[in-house]
Amino acid sequence: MRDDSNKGQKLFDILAQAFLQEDVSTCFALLGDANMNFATRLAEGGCGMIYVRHEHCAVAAAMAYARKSGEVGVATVKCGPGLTQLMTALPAAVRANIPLVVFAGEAPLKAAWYNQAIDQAPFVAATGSAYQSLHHPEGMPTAIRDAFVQARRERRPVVLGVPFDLQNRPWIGPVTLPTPSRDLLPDLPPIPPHPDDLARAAAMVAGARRIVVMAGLGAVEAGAGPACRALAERCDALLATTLPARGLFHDDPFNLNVAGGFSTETARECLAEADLVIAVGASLAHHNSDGGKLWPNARLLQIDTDPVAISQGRVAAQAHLRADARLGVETLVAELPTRAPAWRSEALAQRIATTPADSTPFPAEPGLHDPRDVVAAFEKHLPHDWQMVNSSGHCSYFFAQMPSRPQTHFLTIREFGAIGNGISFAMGVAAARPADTVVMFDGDGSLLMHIQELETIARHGLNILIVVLNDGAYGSEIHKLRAEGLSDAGAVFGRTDLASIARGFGIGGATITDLAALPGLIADFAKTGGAAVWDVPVSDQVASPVIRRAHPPK
Ligand SMILES: Cc1ncc(C[n+]2csc(CCOP(=O)(O)OP(=O)(O)O)c2C)c(N)n1
Ligand SMILES: [Mg+2]
Repeated sequence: MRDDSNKGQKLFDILAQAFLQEDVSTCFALLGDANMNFATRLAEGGCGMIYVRHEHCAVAAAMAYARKSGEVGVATVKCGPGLTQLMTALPAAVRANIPLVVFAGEAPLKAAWYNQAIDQAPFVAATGSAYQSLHHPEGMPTAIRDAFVQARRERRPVVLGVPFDLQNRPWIGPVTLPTPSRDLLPDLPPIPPHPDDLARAAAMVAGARRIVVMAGLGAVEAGAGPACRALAERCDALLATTLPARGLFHDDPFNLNVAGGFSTETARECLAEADLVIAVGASLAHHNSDGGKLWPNARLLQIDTDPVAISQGRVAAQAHLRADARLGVETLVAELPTRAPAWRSEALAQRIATTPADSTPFPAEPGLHDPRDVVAAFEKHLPHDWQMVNSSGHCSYFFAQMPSRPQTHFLTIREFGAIGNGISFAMGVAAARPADTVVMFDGDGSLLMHIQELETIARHGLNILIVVLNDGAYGSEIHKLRAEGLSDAGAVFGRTDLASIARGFGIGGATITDLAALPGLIADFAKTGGAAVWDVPVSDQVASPVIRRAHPPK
């Protein structure tokens, strides 16, 4: 029997209500037939909408939003060509273990022919994301709730395909939404370590002389930073982090900063001396150990809720302690006797503080900056409470060298290795931290890949400063091609006038020819807020140590 209590609502009304019931407060969207009614109702229901100019950027921004807020990131795109635009963003979210729900629409079920129809499930499956095709209207509110549960539990995107002819049908019967996921998700206390694991770990520590405690995002999430510092102090160890967790120990004198391809010269020397690395809440990715080259003499003890032997093709750990990162480290500290400092000396702290990340000289080029000088100037003058986003490319080695920036104010998502994401990640962080200023460091090629999003930034009044190390090229490629003795012509474009482009979008633009102007420019930007692109012309002759090691000149 028909029940009129729903006041003539359509299915898209109910779908929007099901999302709102999941406490979705921000959604990144690009509209089309298959999602615009839903998205409009979502906005009317109080969800903050950021309307982007490319679907990839909706999902990429949702990734950064999820990482920064701890919520499930939400995006919506239309079916067919809207969905196929996501083939780079979805695998990036899968590899970074980021929970997302993407409302994608689907081709109409009853149409005999539809030009944008495509079999969406295999596309999504190929990215490693889950695809849920929702074809039963009455079951959809529960299926949406379940998608949020699945995204959180499996820490990956769930894409919902809802045929848009169904979305526009009247809702029959009363509206009853399911219990929301927040009331169902298990509220589990942190896992304590087993005494046998602890005893083995304590014995390993006792038998080691040069120990490095290395934290990953798992340590950040578990709030294990202070415990890691206490562990390092207790056993005369140095500290390091993975790249995404960089800054967790930013103010510790024995912090080596990033362990990985982006390690400083001093960090590489110390890690080479290590005989034990204690990895806390780190997935032991290939880059983290620079493919196994970073600590050739060390055994690795992994403290994690899900310890592994092999990671990304390498035997990554020899010993394991299964526990919540904070609880595992705190309990281990309590088991250990205090060791007199030997490795942790004044002299070493001095060396860490004063040795440049890379001291290789390169000839100066008139009118162009050495990227290392640019980064040093920003490191010195940028306010510490600005949110920093690091993008990709050859230049990313340089702007990873800003050791005074705390992890709470840092974001990088690099696991799929795609360029072009910095601008979206900055938008996601700006949406998650609306009161903060965001500064995003990028390469010229990467920014140009999705420069249309300057329009989104301007329209939504986002507070984002974009700093571009402009070498007029795909730097990674030119350095590798040159090292191979090949022509770099296919990767050199010349320096686009990015400041003029930014002004064309209605935001600020400056070309920074003199680094002495930086303090004044930063002070002005801090006063006015808003958005700007600062184009910093850099030499294309300064090759990072990452490139020099992987591609030594022939
Ligand atoms: C989507 C995607 N396309 C191409 C590449 C290959 N790639 C890696 S780094 C890079 C150059 C990026 O140039 P830019 O942003 O200017 O930074 P630079 O390397 O010059 O510092 C390219 C093209 C990639 N990683 N991802
Ligand atoms: Mg470049």
